[in-house]
Amino acid sequence: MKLSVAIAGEYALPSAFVVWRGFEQSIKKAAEFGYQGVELALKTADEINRHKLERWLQQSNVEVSCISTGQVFADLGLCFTHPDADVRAKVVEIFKGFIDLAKDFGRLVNVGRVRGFIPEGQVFERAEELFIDTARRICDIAGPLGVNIIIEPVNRYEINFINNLDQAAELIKKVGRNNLGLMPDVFHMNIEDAKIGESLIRNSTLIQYIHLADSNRLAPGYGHLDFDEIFSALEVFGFNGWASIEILPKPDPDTAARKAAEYILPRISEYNKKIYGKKKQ
Ligand code: LER
Ligand code: MN
Repeated sequence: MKLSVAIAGEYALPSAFVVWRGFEQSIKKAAEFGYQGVELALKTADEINRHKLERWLQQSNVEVSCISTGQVFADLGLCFTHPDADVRAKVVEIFKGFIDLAKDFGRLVNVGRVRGFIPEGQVFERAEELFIDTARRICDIAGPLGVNIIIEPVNRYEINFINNLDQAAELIKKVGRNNLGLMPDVFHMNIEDAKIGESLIRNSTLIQYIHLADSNRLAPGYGHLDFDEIFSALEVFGFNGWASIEILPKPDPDTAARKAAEYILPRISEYNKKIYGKKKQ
C-alpha cells in the first residue's frame, strides 16, 4: 500500500476537499511530507498541462495515484444521472479528457458526487437507468486505454444515491464492465456502513483504492475512527492499492497534511511488512 494526498488547482472551491491548492507547490510539499503520490482533483483535464505535470512529478519523485472528479458536480453542476441527454453527453466528453490523462497518470478515474442524485419527483429506477447508461459509455472509453473507473459511495447528507459499499457493489454488477471498481471513503463509511471492517471485507474483490479521513473529516488521528480496524480489514484481503488522504485543510493545510502522514505512514509501513515481507515496504 502507498500513501497519496488529494490536491487541486489554485482556484478550486472548498468543496474540492483537498489540503493543498496549486499543482506545482502541492506536488513539492507532498514529497516533502513523505507522500508517494498525489490525487489530482480536477474540473476538466485541460486544467493541468501534462508536460509540466510530468516534470513536477519527476522532480519530486511522486506519482499520480488517481484523478478525482467531484468538482465536475460541485462546480460545473454536471452528473451521470442528469435528466438532460445533452448534459450527460457533456459529462462523457469531460471524462474522455480525464481518461486520456489517466492512461499516462495513475490509470484510475474516480466517480464520487458526479454520479448524480435522484431529483425530486424522479424514481430510483430512472436514476439507476441513467447512471448505468453513462457509466457503460465511460467504461467503454476507458477499458481499451487500460484505465479503471472507481465508484465512491458518498454519505446521505451530500447525495441521495449510492451511499454505502453494498449499494455500489450491486450497481457495479448491473453495469457489467470489468474495468469498474469500488473506492471506499472511510469518512462516508462511518456514516453509512454498519461495520466498516466487515463492509470492506465483504466488498473486497471490487476495492481498488481508498480515501482516508477521520470521523470529522480531519486528519486521521483527530477523530474517533478506529484505524486499527480499517487496516486489519485491508490486511484480510491483502489490499495493495493506494490509500489517499482526503481531509479538510484544518487547522491549516500544512498541519493537516503533516498530522495525517505522521499518523498513517507508520501504519502503512507495518502493514507492508506483514503483507509483502520484511524487505519491501
Ligand atoms: C470525494 O472524494 C468525497 O469524498 C465526497 O464527499 C465529495 O465528492
Ligand atoms: Mn472521498
